[in-house]
Amino acid sequence: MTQRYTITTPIYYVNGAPHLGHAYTSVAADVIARWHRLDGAEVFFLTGTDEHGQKVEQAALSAGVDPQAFVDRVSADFRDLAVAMNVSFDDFIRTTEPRHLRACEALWRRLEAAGQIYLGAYAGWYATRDESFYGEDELVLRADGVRVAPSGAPVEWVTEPSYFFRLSEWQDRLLAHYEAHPDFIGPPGRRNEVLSFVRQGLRDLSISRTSFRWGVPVPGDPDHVIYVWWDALVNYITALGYPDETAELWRFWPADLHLVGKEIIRFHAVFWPAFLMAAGLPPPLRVFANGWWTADGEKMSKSIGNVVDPRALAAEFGVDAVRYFLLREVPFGGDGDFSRRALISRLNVELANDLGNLAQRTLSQVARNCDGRLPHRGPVTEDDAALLAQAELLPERLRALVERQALHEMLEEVWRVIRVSNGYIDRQAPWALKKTDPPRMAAVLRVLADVLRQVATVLLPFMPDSMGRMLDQLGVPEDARRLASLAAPLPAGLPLPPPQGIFPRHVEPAATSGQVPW
Ligand code: ME8
Repeated sequence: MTQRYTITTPIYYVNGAPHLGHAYTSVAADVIARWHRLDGAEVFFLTGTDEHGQKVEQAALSAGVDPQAFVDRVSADFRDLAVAMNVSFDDFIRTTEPRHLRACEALWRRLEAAGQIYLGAYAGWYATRDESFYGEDELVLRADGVRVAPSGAPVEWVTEPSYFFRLSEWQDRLLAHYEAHPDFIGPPGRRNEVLSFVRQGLRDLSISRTSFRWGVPVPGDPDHVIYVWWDALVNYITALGYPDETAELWRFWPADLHLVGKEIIRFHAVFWPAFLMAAGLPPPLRVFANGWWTADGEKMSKSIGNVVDPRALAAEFGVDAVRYFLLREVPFGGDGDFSRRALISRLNVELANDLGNLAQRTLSQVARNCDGRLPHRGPVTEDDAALLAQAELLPERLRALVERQALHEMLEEVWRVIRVSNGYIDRQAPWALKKTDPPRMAAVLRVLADVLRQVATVLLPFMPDSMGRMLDQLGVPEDARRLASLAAPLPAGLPLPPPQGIFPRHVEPAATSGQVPW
């Protein structure tokens, strides 16, 4: 039976232009989606934009544009980012679409019918920048004596009638769920954070506002709009056809993985499963939080002027180098710091040198000395067998790592094999065998070609374009670019196209002065 796999990114706020942080979560989700496709699963990969709320309304206002025109424009820019980063989403949802209004309305009514929503009055601290409410005890004192949200965002005291969700009733069932499903939240540090938050006790959640208009109207009470986070979370089931549970796509629920940034873990691992359980729907299977990127040690911000534009990087270094860097530089789940210097170093050392040269050396010798045809496997020596065994283990090892979103470890495993291969080619010196033992030379090149095929196949999810080109050069047909095809050897004698370098080294224009901008 074909496995199904459902993965989502957060839907991004359209109050500003997309930056490297947004590209990061989307690229990581893309790698996981592509891995599962490579492994034969039927995948549904969802991303999109979160278009309601006061923050978006204010951004439109200050841009002097009607909110719908504003969100249309910024949403298109996020979509363009996903396409530019080669993110293979199956659907791009926008929360201003009619299908989403329908899903929100249906879920709201279902919760209301279940007695989970009531009308009350809200009085508390609201931070528009975070679109979040904070308790008195959560506020922190800024150096200038002003009390602000834990994120540093300004807060305002808000009193208004509001609908509430009975979150307080769900504490025990949430804790029981975390207990019964130890893998529900990752990485472990985030799981502990969520557990202690829920153990402290949950208050009912205010889920409507009356102070602004840009949102989904509360069914039956249009003076209220639905709290943007409630509306946003529903996107995950809207896209699968909710409320039509006979829809073709509904079989993709529950999601296998919601990938999110660490600052929004609470919404996904506490509120969202509570809404779903209260509606009698199954919660997602796992929520994993990635860490935060800073730029040269500082939080990326427009005012500092250090916002990194992923599309500019992709244009300069190639999209695959940027994808590789993002996932290799930082253990996935931890925080990282972006620097151009680090990106160039990984590109030149690991991509151009370790992997690119290995492929180029192997394939150019096949082209020159084997008549451009894939050689036969010769009698396998101990050295050959050791290398081949490591390469053949890659799919299994990586499969175990992707289950815990250890994307950096996946790359480390592959590079271990690449480094062993570089040692092998130096030791075996096929260029010298050319004169002394041509059949052995051919056998060595065949071992290397087979190892490169394994490597390029398991790296396809990370660098789809460049690894696709490498597989072209290795003569691997399109329909054999799957993990399941790796067991079948390519036929000896297969004519290979002339080899071409895949990762050109990057030389800084400023290199003459020894200056790197940052
Ligand atoms: O929170 N480093 O949207 P958002 C790493 N609309 N990841 C980063 C990042 C950085 N510096 N900056 C952003 C929202 N991200 C809500 C989500 S979901 C139902 C609603 C990534 O536009 C990270 O995944 O603020 C983070 O959670 C997300 O972008 C926040 O995007």
